[in-house]
Amino acid sequence: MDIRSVSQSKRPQNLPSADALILSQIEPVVKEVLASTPFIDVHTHLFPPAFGKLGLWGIDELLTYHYLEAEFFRSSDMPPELYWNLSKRQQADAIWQLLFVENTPISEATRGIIAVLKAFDLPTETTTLEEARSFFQAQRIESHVPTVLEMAGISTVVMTNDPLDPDEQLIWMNGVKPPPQFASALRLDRILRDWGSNWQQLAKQGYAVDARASGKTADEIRRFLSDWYERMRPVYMAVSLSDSFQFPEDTIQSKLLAEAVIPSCREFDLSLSLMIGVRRQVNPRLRLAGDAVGRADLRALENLCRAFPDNRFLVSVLSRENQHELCVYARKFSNMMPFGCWWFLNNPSIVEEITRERIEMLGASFIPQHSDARVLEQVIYKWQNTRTILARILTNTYQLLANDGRGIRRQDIQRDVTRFFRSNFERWMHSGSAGSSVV
Ligand code: FIX
Ligand code: ZN
Repeated sequence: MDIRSVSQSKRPQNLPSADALILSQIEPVVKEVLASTPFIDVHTHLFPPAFGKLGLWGIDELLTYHYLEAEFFRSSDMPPELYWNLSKRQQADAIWQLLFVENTPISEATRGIIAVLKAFDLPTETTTLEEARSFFQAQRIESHVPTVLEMAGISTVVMTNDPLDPDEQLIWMNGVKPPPQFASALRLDRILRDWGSNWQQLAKQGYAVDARASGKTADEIRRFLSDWYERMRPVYMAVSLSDSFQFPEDTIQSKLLAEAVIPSCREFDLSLSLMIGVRRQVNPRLRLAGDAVGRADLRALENLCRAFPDNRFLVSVLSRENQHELCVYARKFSNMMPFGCWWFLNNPSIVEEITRERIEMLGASFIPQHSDARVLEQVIYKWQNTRTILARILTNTYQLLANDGRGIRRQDIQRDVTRFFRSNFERWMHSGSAGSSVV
């Protein structure tokens, strides 16, 4: 008997609904829905053309990505100091020669380069980069950006905007208006992680702050944040925190978080993104490639979520050992949204492990991934990998559900994918009032 022909009312209770997919249909539909749904990339270091040299793109930037520099320094006899004296082009040539010619590009980051070259039909087994260089040199960035975002299946990227970065500050002060595909995020590492070296910058701009963050400092920082909110219209505020992060604590960081940043987030109805667990510059000779990871004490996060129930926290933790705790805390605090498999976790085997655990513990109530792209074309392979991994995990999850006795329909899959890669973030951005939005 073909069960789909039986009308709904006469169908025995446990028969799947008429438009339920049969098991073999689930995978192709999952893949089609993932491919056709434009994602929001909630954390990147990308910039639109209006930000000039801050926006990195092209083969030399792709090859000198700090992930690849770290791998280069492992296998090369060249001391870092010598590498930093090379031109960008010479650095890219050295990395290509060592990691792609003299060795097989099997790491996640080297495979990424191959995937990007293939996406543009450029040679992947060549000893020189001339063809790739002339291809990228021929691109006009104004049209290249939308092309690349389309290739990656991304409608919007959220930038990382540092109001105390001298180059970027100037661009904002000159009244830049990023295009709708580029949403901004107010990054506060210099204030919250290194007040000692940065308070004078605020003082020079006329904010009555001091080295000990005493007196009117907290109020003045709120004024600073208000000025930058008007200027940038960020979709969230953000900070990265070390593995030794504690809250509450008798520190300037803890004080400014509680008395300035968190109240300002409430004032502007913004989430605060906390990226916890980075050990900055454990090997300064490697510059950006010199950062590492440490397991954090997530009770600091527990205390924040409990102490500030009216604030929303977007949280990514860098240590693999912190992932399970983060899932458990997300089950305890509805004002906390886990997002992404950050940095050293952004490797297919680990992304799979973390994402399966999150689905089992949180259903669709988390944001599976962000690219953290620093170079434009990286979004192509980083999202290609994510879609491949999610296709495998979701297909298996829905097949398990069907075997448990509940049919899965195409609209269910579309609802979940939209939630994972769009509406969870959109909902987290602004609980109510109009403000900046994402396309
Ligand atoms: O703090 C961050 O936003 C990190 O993502 C970066 O500092 C890091 O260098 C990076 O690019 C990770 O992918
Ligand atoms: Zn980042």
